[in-house]
Amino acid sequence: MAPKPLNIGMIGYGFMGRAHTNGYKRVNDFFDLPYRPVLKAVCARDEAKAKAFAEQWGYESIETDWKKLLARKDIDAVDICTPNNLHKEISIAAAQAGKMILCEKPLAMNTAEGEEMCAAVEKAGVANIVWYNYRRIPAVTYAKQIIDSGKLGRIFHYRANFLQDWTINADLPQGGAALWRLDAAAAGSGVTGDLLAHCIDTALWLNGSISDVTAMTETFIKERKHQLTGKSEKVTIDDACAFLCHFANGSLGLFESTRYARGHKALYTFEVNGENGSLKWDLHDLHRLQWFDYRVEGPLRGWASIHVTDGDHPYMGKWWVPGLAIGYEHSFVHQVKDFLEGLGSGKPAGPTFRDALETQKVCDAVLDSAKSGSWKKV
Ligand code: SOE
Repeated sequence: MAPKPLNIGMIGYGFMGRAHTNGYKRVNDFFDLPYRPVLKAVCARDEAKAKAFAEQWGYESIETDWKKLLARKDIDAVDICTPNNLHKEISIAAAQAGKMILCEKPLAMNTAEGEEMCAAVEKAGVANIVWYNYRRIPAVTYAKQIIDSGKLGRIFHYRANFLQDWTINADLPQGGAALWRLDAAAAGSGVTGDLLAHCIDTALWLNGSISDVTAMTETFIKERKHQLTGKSEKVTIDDACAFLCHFANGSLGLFESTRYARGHKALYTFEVNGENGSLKWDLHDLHRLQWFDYRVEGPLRGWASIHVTDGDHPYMGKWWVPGLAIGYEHSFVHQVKDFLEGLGSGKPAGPTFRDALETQKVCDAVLDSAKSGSWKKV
C-alpha cells in the first residue's frame, strides 16, 4: 500500500534543520513505511532566510511566525529546531493544536519545563519524540541488542565522553543566531544540556536509570561580548562538566564533556564493562563496535572489532551491500523511520518526551550537584 502523506512544518533552519530535513527526504527511498513525510512549510523569523532554505531543501511554503504555522490545517507534525528556550512554548502550543511533535534535544531548559511539556503532549494524545539521534547509529543500536541479550552479564562500569574544542577562542561572542549555545538565556546550560545530554540519553537506554550524581563544572572564559547587546557580559553556561553516578543496576558511571579539549571536534565515546565482557564505541569510527569476550578460551581471547555493516545488523539491510558504510546523517534518517513505523504500529518510538524527561532530570541533578558540591538524587 502506498504510504500516507505526513505533512511536516519545521520551525528553525540551522544545522539541525538540515539534518532533520535530510532524514525526511531520504527515508522512503530506503525503507518501506506506512507514512511519507511531505515538506510542507519551514518557519523562520527572517523571511529571506526561510525562502532560501525552502528553495534549497524543497519545502513547499514558508511562514515567519510559528503561531501561524501551528494554525495551519495542512500541517500534521511540527519539527522544533529552535534554540532550547523556545521548546516549551512551541511544544505546548503545538500539542494544543493537535500536532505531532518532533523536538530537538535537549527536551527543555530544565525539568520543570519538561514536566509541563510531557503533560501537554499526553493530555492532547499527540505523537512525540526527541531527536537524540546517536541511539540510531547502527553500532550503538547493536550495542543495545548485545547488552539486552545479557551477554555482558552483570554490568560494573559505564563510561562516556563528549569532547569538543570550538569555544576556546576568548574572542568568540555569545548569543545571537549562531552562538546561542553559549548564552544561558537561550540554551539553559552549556555542555551539560548540549553534549552530556546525548551521553546520558544513550546511557539510560543501554544501562538503565541513574540514581544519584556528583558533579563539577567550570566556565573557563568568564566574560564574552554578547551579540545581541554588543556588551561584554558574564558567561553563565558550563564550558566543561564531569560527573560520577550510580546506576540503579548497581554499576558506576563516569561522564565527561567539554568544549576545551584541543584537537577534538566531536569525540563521543562510551565503554561498558560487564562480568563476561566489555563494549566500546567511538563516534569517529562509528561503524565499529569493539567487543571483548572473556569467555573465549586461550590465546584468541582479546578485543574484537565488529564492523557493523552486515545485512542483519540494525538498519543496515536496507542500505548498501555488507561492508559499505553509512554516516552521521543516517542516524536522523533512522529516527524518522522509527517514528513513522511507531505511528503505524501504535508502539511509539523513543525517546518520547517522557523518556527525554529522564535525561533532563539527570542534567538538572548534575548542575545542582556542581553548584552545591554535594551528591544529588535524580
Ligand atoms: C554542538 O556543537 C553540537 O552541534 C550539538 O548541539 C549536537 O547535539 C551534537 O550532536 C554535536 O555538537
